[in-house]
Amino acid sequence: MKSIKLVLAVLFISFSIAGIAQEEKEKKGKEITVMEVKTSAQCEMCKERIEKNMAYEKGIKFVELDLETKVLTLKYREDKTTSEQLRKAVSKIGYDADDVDADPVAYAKLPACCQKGGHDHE
Ligand SMILES: [Cu+2]
Repeated sequence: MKSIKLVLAVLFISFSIAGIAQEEKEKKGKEITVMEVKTSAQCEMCKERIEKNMAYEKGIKFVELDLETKVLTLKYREDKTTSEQLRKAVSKIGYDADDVDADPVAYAKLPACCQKGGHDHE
């Protein structure tokens, strides 16, 4: 009887250790990376448009655009997407993303106030 208890205890402990190891492996694969992208956002509408669209991008965990600095902060899963893909996604919405220029077709569809220089009077 004692030996059965011992076997069970050993089994339980080894399962726990395996579980912890598995958890750590998963955590490693899901590492979150933070990146900042300089965009050409002009106003509150731009902020909403970019945040909404980027939130649907694959691998994205967090999106926030600071209108003062036009810097978009993204948190994403490295195993799901890349910084290049995310800059391209911003460009497809119609905005510059660092050195990636806005997609001309998407840019042309933006309301006039959201196009570059739309707020020059400020
Ligand atoms: Cu705008």
